[in-house]
Amino acid sequence: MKIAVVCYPTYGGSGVVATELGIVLAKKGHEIHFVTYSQPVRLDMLNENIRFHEVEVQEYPLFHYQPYELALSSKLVGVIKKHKIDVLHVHYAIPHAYAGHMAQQMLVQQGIHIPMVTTLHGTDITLVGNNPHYKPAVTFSINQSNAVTSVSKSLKDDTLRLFDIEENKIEVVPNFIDISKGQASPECRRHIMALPEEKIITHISNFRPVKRIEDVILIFEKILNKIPAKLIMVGDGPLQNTARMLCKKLGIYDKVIFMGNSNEIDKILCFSDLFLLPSERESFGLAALEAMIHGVPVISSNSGGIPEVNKHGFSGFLSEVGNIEEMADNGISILKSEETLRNYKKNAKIQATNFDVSAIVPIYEKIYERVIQNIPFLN
Ligand code: GMT
Repeated sequence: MKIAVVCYPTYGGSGVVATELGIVLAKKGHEIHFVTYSQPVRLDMLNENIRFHEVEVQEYPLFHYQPYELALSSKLVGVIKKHKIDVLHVHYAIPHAYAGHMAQQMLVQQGIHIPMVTTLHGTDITLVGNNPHYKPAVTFSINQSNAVTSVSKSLKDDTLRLFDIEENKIEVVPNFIDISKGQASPECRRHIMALPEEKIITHISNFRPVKRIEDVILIFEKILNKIPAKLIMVGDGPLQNTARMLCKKLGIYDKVIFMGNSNEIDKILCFSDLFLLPSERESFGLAALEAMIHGVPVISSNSGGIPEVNKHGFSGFLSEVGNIEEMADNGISILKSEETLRNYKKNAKIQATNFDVSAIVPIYEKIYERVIQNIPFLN
């Protein structure tokens, strides 16, 4: 199949999922065309089955806001026609589903019918999409999509609760992981990060308020009172500075390593002992799954889709949002003995294998085939 993929090219989970899916589909022989404003960060392999088409937005002083949706839908029309695309897959509803629908409409005028699959990722529904300024357009473009997938059951429920959408329109297709990433590698150099007696605790996110970055630091501080440890903070975003200031205030700045955005997530996770994800909201928690495949147990909140990924008492522990005491105690209970830690590490890996890429990608292929053949949705 020839598939056009629209996504955010940044470090966010939706862009990562879109890119990894595109790469796997390309390896399976499909022709993948990424259409976005810059080359996706995890797309380091352009090959004969992968193309990248840059959406350029013309700056013009009259515009207070540059019209990205217009540029994207126009680019889509060009790419779909030139490369005879079979199906369009847009990740993150805003504004991609809207722009995709406009491209579909323009193409119909030219006798071309291109089906569109929309994948909902989380904040496009729970935070941004639900804003009254966007809601009518988001509802419209979800309803107009030929197929809609959500990355967790929880996100499907949220979408049906918040938007006026037909129930059987949304299919849950969980995010996935390449389980070969969890294999031991000689590049796993723990000693560059911590002393032999220190445990390594990791957090990866975009440092937005929804991630509760301050909770990450406070949980770490409580663990540090009992167990020698280092905290590795990976990612960048608006609360980066707040996090640094809090570490200084608590006197633990020398125990925390701020790495910024990284393309070496696997090299960091391979030597981590615990992953913290105390988010206010999380439709899935891809970062937790990436940690688990490296055998890193997860201390998380129980919000949104996280319980579908992290199994309480098995791959880690879940707590109510904001219950930092309990999260710290759970972390200590995992880290305090080598044997307990070994068990949780083993379990985290086992749980992650439930999301093996080889089981999930065929589900997307079937959806593409179905919409291409214009078979109505069957539950
Ligand atoms: O977590 C973010 O803020 C980034 C956001 C995105 O769209 O890039 O992540 C969302 O999609 C990920 C991939 O499906 C999910 O794993 C994240 O849980 C989800 N984030 C939220 O729901 C807050």
